[in-house]
Amino acid sequence: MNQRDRIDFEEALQLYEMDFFELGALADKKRQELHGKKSYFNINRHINPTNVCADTCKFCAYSATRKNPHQYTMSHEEILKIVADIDARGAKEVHIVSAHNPNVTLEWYLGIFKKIKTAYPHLHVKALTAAEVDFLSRHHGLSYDEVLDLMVENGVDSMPGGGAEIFDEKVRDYICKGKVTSDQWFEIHRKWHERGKKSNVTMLFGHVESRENRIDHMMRIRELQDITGGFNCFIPLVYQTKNNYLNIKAPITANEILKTMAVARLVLDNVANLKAYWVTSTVNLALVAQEFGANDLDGTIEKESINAAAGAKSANGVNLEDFTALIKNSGFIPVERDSLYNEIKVW
Ligand code: V47
Repeated sequence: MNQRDRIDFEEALQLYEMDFFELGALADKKRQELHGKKSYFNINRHINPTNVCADTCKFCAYSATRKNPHQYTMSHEEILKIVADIDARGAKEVHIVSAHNPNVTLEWYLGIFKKIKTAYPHLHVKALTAAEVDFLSRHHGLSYDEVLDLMVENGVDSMPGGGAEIFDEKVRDYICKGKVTSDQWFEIHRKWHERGKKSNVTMLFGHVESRENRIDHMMRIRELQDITGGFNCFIPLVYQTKNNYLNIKAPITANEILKTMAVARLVLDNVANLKAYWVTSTVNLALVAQEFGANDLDGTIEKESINAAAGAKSANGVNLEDFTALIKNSGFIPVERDSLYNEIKVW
């Protein structure tokens, strides 16, 4: 898109005031220009190897040091058993996100990736959020460059988009004081992109943030993407209200979620893919979001613990046949992709 046609901050805010369906149609037009009626997904498995966390984010129900008293840390053998199982059933990606565990070694973190990559070189390892990279750097006295180089050496292929939350410093201070700052989050992703690697970027919304904060978040992403082009996908994560310290009484409405998806599709003109993460939006709303700019539905997931702990219905993933049938029945074309958005199969 021509720089002059770019939506600026005020225009982005105005988009929220548009007629709901007209806004949806505008985002859908953009989506169709980019992807037609294709909706991407991959066959993946989320693994959350430990919930022991040194940080105290108010929105988190997963961390064992807060409301969840049930601590766990998986052994490499346990993790490899899961990977053997999903590999046998055709998974292409393993998505590994942990809490910030001060009781295990750096080798425990890195060994997970090394062992998976050695035994299953064809599997894409998407692992370590920028928040984990920052934690490992602080806890083990390493620079970001050193941690990122170790990730490459040990077989991490791409980085997930977690830990972004909301970049506005005032909101960030309120919801997750003490963890990776916004500037640090971007520094880590910039350095990762400079290594020729791709990553995703999330936004946690539907809690105390304003529409202005969401747009500011998107604008900051657009700025780095102009420089590196390294973001594959933007993922707005709908805040789940259960078992955490934010105490939000009125969850965000479906209307506001869909508007935010549409605004994101229009503002992020340089990020190709917009993910409706069904885990936090529900499958039903993710299907509707396909008409509000979303072209990616993540994947079958199989198991997920972080959002499930806060009330999402994602503990057991979705069945592949049901998933593809739902995409088809909602008027879209289910296209299985790899982790870098190369098409594998039209279902
Ligand atoms: O950063 C924590 C979020 C994220 C809650 O890159 C919550 O493809 C909602 O990074 N309600 C981790 N969200 C998950 C993540 C992710 C997920 C899906 C796809 C990708 C990708 C990355 O989970 C955290 C945090 O923002 N989270 N608690 C909650 N109560």
